Amino acid sequence: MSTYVFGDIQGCFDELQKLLGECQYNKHKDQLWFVGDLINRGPKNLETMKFILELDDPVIVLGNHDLHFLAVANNIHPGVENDTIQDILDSAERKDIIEFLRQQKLLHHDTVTGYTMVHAGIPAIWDLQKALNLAKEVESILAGPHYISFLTEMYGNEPATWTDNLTGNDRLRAITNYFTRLRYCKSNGTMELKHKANLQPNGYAPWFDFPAEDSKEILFGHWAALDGVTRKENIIALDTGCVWGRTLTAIRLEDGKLFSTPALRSYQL
Ligand SMILES: [Mn+2]
Repeated sequence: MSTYVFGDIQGCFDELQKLLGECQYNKHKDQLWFVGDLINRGPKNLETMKFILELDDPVIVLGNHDLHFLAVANNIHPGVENDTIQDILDSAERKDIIEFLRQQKLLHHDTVTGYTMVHAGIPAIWDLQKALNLAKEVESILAGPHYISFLTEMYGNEPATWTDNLTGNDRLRAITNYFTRLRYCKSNGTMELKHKANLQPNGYAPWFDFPAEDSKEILFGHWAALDGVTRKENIIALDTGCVWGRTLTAIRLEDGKLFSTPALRSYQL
């Protein structure tokens, strides 16, 4: 049995299938993990989700685009111009896909391999147990009866700094932003959520540059501009910008072998 962890798919279904072939993925034996942003901005979102829904026991952490889909699908957010999720919204599977995504996690830790998987990052101010507890707070809201009010209050960049006494939607928004949108922060955990490119904002550094309270082996996506480079052996960046016309990447956890396949074209300008 092998475990393959895939970077951001974002609806790049054809590249996903091609990469599975290159990994010699065996659906009867192997397990698939996904770092989130399964959908949006790319071309074949419905096909991607139908494939994932049929997997036996995939391990998924949600990305900002997956949460955005939930907000749009529940008429909480009108959507933005370059969203490409209409194929799912118009489909018979819409409800199944919403319910499936609501059951997924923000953070996954596997005690057998020791790997931890998150979409964007984990601030160094949280050790693993604390991060798992905080993720659970959002995961239970998302899977529970009050998830619409959470999605309504989810958008926004504040509070930018974590403190243990945050409560209510501010607390849930901060946790969600750390796990699904973090790129640059300060040593005290203050996030900078406006910068997108690889220009480092003054006074901030990549989240993985700060020494954590414990050593974690972390798999993450979200940050295509890194192109897989963190210069840290235990921090594995898997978003290599397939939707931007670069490559789709996966890692086999058992031996650390990387697999990648070029995008068929660029889906975003
Ligand atoms: Mn993302």
